[in-house]
Amino acid sequence: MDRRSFLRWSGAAAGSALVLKESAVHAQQTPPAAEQPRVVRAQQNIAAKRGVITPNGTSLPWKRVGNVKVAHLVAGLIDHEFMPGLRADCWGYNGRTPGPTIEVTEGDRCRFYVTNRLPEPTTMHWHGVLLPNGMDGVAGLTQRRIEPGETFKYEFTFNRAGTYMYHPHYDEMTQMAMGMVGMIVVHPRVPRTRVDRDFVLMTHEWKIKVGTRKPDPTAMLDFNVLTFNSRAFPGTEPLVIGRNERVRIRLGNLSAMDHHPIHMHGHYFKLVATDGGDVPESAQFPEATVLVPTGSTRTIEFVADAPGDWAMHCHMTHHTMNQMGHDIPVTIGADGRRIDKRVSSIVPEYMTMGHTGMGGMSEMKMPIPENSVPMAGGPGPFGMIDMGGMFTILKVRDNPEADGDAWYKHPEGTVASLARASDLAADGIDPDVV
Ligand SMILES: [Cu+2]
Repeated sequence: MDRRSFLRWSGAAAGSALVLKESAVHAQQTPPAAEQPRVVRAQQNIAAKRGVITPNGTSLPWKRVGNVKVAHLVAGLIDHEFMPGLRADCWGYNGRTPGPTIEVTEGDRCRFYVTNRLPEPTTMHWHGVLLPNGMDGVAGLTQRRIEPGETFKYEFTFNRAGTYMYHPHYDEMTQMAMGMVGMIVVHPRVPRTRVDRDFVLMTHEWKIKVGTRKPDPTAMLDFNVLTFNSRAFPGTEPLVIGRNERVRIRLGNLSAMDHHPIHMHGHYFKLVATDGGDVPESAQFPEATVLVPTGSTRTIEFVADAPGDWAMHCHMTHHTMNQMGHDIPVTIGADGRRIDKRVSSIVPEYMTMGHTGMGGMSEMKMPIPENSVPMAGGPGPFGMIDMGGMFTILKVRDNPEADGDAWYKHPEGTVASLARASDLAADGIDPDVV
């Protein structure tokens, strides 16, 4: 790096710190959500009923100038935590990935200033929003690139309610892989369906080689960090919901290569909208899994009538794992003892892994490289939850504000348990006979 580009880099870093500080002041006087006690946050969710809840995230602050809403997005370098133990140098907007959720109302005239603090050009594309061609943000096609240090101005009217996304349309592969993604929610002027909680979740996939702290934008297949709102379980903030509340979840996907079948336990839901508009009621049908294709949004609604801690996760099993390698030999069923003995003469700590399956890896206390996370998730009320990645929990409670922090307390006799000999005998089951 020559002196000139070093100065530009360090200048960019100082500049984005300044802008961040400013936007934090604009956003709210209270500390960011992640630092507040859970209960307070849950109360805020109730208070913010008219707006959306972005778990592990926030909404973009506005100011009004005449009849126009004005906001500022700064593309820049960030130090992002995916979960405790894993941080990486990412790119994002206003100091976060995904960028703050843009929340507006149908008919709003908006002016966005987009400042580029990246080391390369960028643009801003408003994915799914119908707007004048010259505001579409495709580098070379509808505008010139925003060079490092420049600020561009976009102005248009959001004419249609719905769920959309924003992302760059220059060096797309790199910039989205580094975290430059965000959600847009356009509320209808006259609410159509009342919901008690309205959540926003952006799905994403990353490749971060173990022991490094840079996402690898060249990855095509072996993604090893899968996220909701750029957090991997157990780093995902749960969705705290009151029993019998009507819930909307707006899912988005700007992953490089994969769609995500998002599966919800304990409830059925209906797909009520895509980024192409509302699904007519006559065309909605009940589902337990919704496929969110890359480059799409899917909005689902349901009534949370079942109390409990319910898993919600991508059903691609490699997407509910944290960092793992994919180019390893199959050892399931192999007897590792002989090879362990031979290799341990050279590498004393060597142990063949995976010969009884891989579930146990969540409990192994093996030393791991710095800034890396083991394949599996986090502690649960009944032992380790061996899913990580694109996994979160719906906490449905009678009293969500008081009980949203704790694990669900199951009524007596409603938890699967070890069968007693007397149970087996009474029902005529011999465990040794199929
Ligand atoms: Cu997935």
